[in-house]
Amino acid sequence: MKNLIKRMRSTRLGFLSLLLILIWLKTLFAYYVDFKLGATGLLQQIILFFNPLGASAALLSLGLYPRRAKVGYWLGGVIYVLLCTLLLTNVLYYREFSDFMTVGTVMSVKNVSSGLGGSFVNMIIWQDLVFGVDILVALAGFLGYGVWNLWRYSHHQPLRWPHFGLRFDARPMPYHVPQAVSAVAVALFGLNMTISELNRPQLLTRTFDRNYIVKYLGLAPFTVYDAFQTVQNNQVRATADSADMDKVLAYTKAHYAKPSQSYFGAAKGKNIIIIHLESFQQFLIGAKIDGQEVTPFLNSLVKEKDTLSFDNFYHEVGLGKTSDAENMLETSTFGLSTGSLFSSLGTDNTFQAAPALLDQYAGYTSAVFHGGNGTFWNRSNTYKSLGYDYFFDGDFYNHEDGTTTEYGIKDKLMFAETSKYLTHLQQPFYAKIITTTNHYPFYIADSDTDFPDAGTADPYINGYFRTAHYLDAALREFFTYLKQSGLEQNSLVMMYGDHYGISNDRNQTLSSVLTASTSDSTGDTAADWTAFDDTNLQRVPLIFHMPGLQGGLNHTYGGEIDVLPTLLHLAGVDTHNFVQFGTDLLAPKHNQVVAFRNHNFVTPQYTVLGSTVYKNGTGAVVTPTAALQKKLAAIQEDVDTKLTLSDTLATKNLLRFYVPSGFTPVNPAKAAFNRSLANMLQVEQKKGKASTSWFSQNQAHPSIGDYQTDAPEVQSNRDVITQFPAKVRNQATSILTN
Ligand code: GP9
Ligand code: MN
Repeated sequence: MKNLIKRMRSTRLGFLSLLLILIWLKTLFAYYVDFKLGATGLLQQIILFFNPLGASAALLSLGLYPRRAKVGYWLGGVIYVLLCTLLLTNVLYYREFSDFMTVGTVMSVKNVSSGLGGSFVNMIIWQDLVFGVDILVALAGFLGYGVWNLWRYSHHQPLRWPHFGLRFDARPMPYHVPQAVSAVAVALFGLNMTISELNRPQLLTRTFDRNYIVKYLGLAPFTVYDAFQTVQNNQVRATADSADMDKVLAYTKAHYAKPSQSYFGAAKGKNIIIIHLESFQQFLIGAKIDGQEVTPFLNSLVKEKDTLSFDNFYHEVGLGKTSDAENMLETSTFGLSTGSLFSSLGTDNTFQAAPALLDQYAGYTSAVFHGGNGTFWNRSNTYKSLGYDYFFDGDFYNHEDGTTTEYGIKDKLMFAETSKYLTHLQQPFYAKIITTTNHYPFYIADSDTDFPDAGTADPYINGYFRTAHYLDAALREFFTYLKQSGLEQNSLVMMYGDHYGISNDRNQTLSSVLTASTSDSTGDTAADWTAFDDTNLQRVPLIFHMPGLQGGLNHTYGGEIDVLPTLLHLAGVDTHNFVQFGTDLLAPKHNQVVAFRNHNFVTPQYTVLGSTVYKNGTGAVVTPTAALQKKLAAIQEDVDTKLTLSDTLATKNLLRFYVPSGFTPVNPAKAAFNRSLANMLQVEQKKGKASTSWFSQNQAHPSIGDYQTDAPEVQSNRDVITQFPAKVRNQATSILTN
């Protein structure tokens, strides 16, 4: 041991190892004290503990290569200082945004409106000394010796420099030692990558959340990866010219479908409440387990005369899952062929999305509610680009023990707590509520639901029916509140399933429950299950409810890309100038071809998967006649063109070249989401008598006190829904007491 310390103090390799240990310790300090990386389970803890090693060692090993020892020492020192700086700036950034700094956010100042910039230094607190105390001591040492050396120089004495207990080793490195050290470091990093990929497949291709990448791979690799992506994105953007935009415009203009006269403006001036039904498939509606309806509330809602629902509506997501669905619904453009558009382009692309369009053409205030981590799918940045006024993420919800499942607060609590915020939004509002309980691994405790186990061999399928049932019950409670508060009368509620919950490889097991219970299946069993049956199950619900709406069960074929024009037309907003790839589901000339992200498609008659054509209804494979072949080829060509144009629009950021008349491009810097509560209440207070929030108009009623829920957490403590969580309460008190 003594020997080891001696060698560390007296050799170049030892010096660099010392730096490695220091950066490792500092990184671990940041991981456990500053960042919330959410490492769960022993394996993730082990990955987290060791991940700073490989990449830092690989970088510091560069200090071994220079033949001149002095250069090597300096190079190691500079790399070390850079790594510490990267760590500290991220700690500061994270304190403000609960996210890691990206090259995009640093370059585009527009997204860094609050907190950073001039006041960067203000955010330093004493514990941050950890990251720089050694560097400060070294600097002070050199500075002190420098001054002393001036004196020595003038007195013709030899110069002296501080050594901090280390001995400079002037020898060049032995042959191949640098290469060997680098190789070990790179191998260590490779091992780290492999274990991460096993624990969280497609980590880099999908970029769920920057927290994940840092948790698995570390901060420096994340930054390198991010810089690489930014350079790549910018190169693609640089190739754009206005002719590209002309092609897109020519396509969307030619494919525009005029709204139906009876539906256009049917919801004009109404609040729009969007409910994102996580992983919710159409087959759940009407399904029974042990004779019990899985979704009794939705089953009765779709039968009401002012509920309009679709039963041939498909999800069209790719790897970006939830974020792809959100992107299509907010913009009527497709997600990317790989990865998530929100993650890779959401921060700095130009969007003409629902919140901004409804604000500018119809005077809506917009807010989005998600009881989980705000950084997931890069939402906290993308929502700014979409033009949202407010984003209430997990920080705005009470998160006591047991109130969350994997991706956020449990749905019953989510709706109850969201209602308290809704009442303070200026009306008309566009509010999107994202549920999370019905998400893989589909776990819900017996104390939250007594719904029976489906009894298949697959625990996730069994869980799925229980979490879906729980979500249905949460919806019932929320609708009851809407009715009681009177909000129902002036609101259009729209619900959609974002994508499948049960993946294709589980469908054969699922089929036993389906054939027994739902109207949606072709009757195929595990034995004769085909890709057609898989596609059939990609249907998700789309439901509109509003008192006075012309309701019914609509069999029109469509997909997520078609929702925005449908919704805007219901709100009475003309869309013919907008760049949208979908068409209004209610328009007489709506295009009923449903294009999937992998270029497969469904028409009302056929399901075309690659070169195989299936007849809808029976699922039989057909050999097309020449005429049909020609027709399907033309459709395929249109599907390909549409997806390619949408990809070009996104990757080249073409919307920056096109501004629809009457539209002002979104300024993402306007939003400061971590102050959403304060900002919303401030508007209400400033407007005084002119405020249109439900709260201002119904002062006589105690706001949220009446919310009825059987959520066990609320039985013992109603504060969970009536009070703002401690973390943001000061935002309310500072406004209300002013
Ligand atoms: C997380 C939630 C899940 O915030 O939206 O995303 P998904 O895994 O469904 O894409
Ligand atoms: Mn989802």
